[in-house]
Amino acid sequence: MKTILTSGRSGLTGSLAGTALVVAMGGAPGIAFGAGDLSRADVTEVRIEMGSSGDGMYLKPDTYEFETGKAYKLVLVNVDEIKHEIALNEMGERIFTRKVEITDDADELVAEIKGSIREVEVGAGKTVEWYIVPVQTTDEPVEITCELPGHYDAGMRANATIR
Ligand SMILES: [Cu+2]
Repeated sequence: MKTILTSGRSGLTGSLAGTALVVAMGGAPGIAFGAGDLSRADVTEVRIEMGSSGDGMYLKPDTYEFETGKAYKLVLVNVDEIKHEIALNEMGERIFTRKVEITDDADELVAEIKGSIREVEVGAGKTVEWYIVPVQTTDEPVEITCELPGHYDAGMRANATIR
């Protein structure tokens, strides 16, 4: 693996960003991105719907696949009348969070939250966007869950794999 990728200026800061770049390039040795390009890479949108149905609660879809080094926007859509959350659990240790973005009903920015994030709660009928870059593969599918009391047992779990 080339090591020049961690040098130079980057839009990301901190050692984890450096790790992300190294891992990203490890997955695609023939492609020469500059160090700053990761934060502007094409973003793949992944919708995660949270809700209730007649026979319980759900995350929809219930299976997700990600690739290391690719940028994703997780669109957390709560269609329910109660709050829910997305807890990445083990997957949370294998991603770099670029930001969590919250906008109001007019689509105006309310907040951008940056740093290491493992769980995001979403109010009833609201949507939050979570921008991530997976940096490490999972050996097997891991569970994304809603950890609010009773919700996991009601069905709020999904499998995620990072390749
Ligand atoms: Cu829930």
